[in-house]
Amino acid sequence: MKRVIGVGSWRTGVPWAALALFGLAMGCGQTGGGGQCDGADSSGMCATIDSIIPTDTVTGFGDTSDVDAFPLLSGDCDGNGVADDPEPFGKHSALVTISANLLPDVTSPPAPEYVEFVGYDIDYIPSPDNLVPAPALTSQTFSDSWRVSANESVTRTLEFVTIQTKLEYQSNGGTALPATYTARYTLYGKTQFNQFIKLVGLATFQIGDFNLCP
Ligand SMILES: [Ca+2]
Ligand SMILES: [Ca+2]
Repeated sequence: MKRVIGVGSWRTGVPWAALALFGLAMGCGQTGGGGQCDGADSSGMCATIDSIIPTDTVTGFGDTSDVDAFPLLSGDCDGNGVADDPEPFGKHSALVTISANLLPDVTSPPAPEYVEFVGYDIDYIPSPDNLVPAPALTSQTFSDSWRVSANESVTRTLEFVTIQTKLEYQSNGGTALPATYTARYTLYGKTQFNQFIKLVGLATFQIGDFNLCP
């Protein structure tokens, strides 16, 4: 007989301790990055951030953790001898992959059929190993809505370092010599049955003056 964990059994009191222990045994049941998950102890669904890949979508340089905060505003960026082309400049994004796997022997229904995310925060933590102390950067909050179905994964393009944050790095004394930060995402969502989901994931990046000329 299949064991079914879902909102029905949750309401009628399937032993919480058993579920929590099961979740811990799976490495689930707590919030965090690095493959940990949330939701397992309340819903039978293990929502996880699988990967965070910084990507320079606006300037077309693809996946990179190098964030350019100092554009060459005029000059000969493409090196053709005619100085009419500034260095490309725009926000840095990240490709964030989230999965929502049901625990073994859990089926949907009665377990939730999806997680709906509603937004996220990003905090920026300067590395203590920077040669020059890096400036504090203001946390950002974004509203965004996307759904991850049970036993599926979704890759979503999220904000990573906006133009506003790049300008803040400049104006607060950030150096052209790249400084290292950790971006900490906190994603907020809820299951189909309104069980709260919070996921935390980390991604390291460098910000300074990178050459984005072709
Ligand atoms: Ca530059
Ligand atoms: Ca040129």
